[in-house]
Amino acid sequence: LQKQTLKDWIKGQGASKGVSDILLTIASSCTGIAKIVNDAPLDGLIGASSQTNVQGEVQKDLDIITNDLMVADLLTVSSVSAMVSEEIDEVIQNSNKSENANLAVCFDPLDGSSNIDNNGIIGTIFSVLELASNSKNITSSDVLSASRNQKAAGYFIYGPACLLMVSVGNKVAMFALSEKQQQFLLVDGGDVSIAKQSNEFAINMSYQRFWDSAIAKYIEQCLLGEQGKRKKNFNMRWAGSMVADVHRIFMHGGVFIYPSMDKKGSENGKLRFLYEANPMAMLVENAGGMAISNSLPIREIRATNIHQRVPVVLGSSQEVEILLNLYQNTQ
Ligand code: AHM
Ligand code: MG
Repeated sequence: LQKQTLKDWIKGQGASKGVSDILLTIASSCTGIAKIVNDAPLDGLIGASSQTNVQGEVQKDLDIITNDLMVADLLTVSSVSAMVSEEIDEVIQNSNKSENANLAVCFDPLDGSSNIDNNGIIGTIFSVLELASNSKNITSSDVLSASRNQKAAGYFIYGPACLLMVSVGNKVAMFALSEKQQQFLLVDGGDVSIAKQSNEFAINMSYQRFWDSAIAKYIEQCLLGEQGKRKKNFNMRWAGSMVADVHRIFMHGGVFIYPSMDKKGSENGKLRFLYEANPMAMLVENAGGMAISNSLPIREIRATNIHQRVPVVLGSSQEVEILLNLYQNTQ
């Protein structure tokens, strides 16, 4: 049976031409990134630090190379008005945009980069926002105030298979990169949902002493297992790569937690709102899960900085619900 291509799926979802052009361009960039990641050990692109080439120039790290590739590709898309990348301080303007271009693309070109050296799972996360303004120069506040107007979101995962999880509104669909066809093909009907119940959590346990009291209470109950109030045993996973940990939740259920911490520089956790938390929240909600930041839905956050960090709790709705109650009652 012929598998549906990403292009045909997007068409069927009723996405605008502008959004569709962006998604297909990102998919093509990430097909390139999958190859770059695959060849990285032989190309000398892994290792503890940047190396210098024969001319004495500092060679680009994998996250800079992948960033440059995505930026260059998206600059050719006329519906892209501006971009925000984890690797670039300022909003990136697109001088090739059409007069009525009103879409901003926010992305983390290579998330989980501490996994590069150990051949662990890494990924690309993206979000497409509809701006209220189509002015020539898009400001940080233009992008930030569009954060609730997400038109599409997704992530690519560079693991044993290269997968894409994407949503342009209602459904979440999973695609796999076909090596032979060099394009993304739909896996399993295209309606991914997250199990409502689960008995698995993902958190970096080494920060336990810095957690807020809601998280501390929740994990304490999970660890008590059958002996505790929850009356069931829990499993734990932490890949140190958001795409890997969140993808596991899409497949098996669970809850992913990167909380605020009582630690200098980690008061709002680690994950960035525009290109990590917000797109993941859209995907998780569209798959029937929940995504909160303390007691607020992530997608309702009004961030003030394009690289703002926010606490993140997302995954199976019954577990996130328990955490939401803890936040409402303990802080
Ligand atoms: P990065 O954007 O610098 O790669 O950081 C984000 C990553 C996430 O993928 C992952 O969930 C988290 O950092 C892990 O952080 P920690 O090493 O503190 O457990
Ligand atoms: Mg990141």
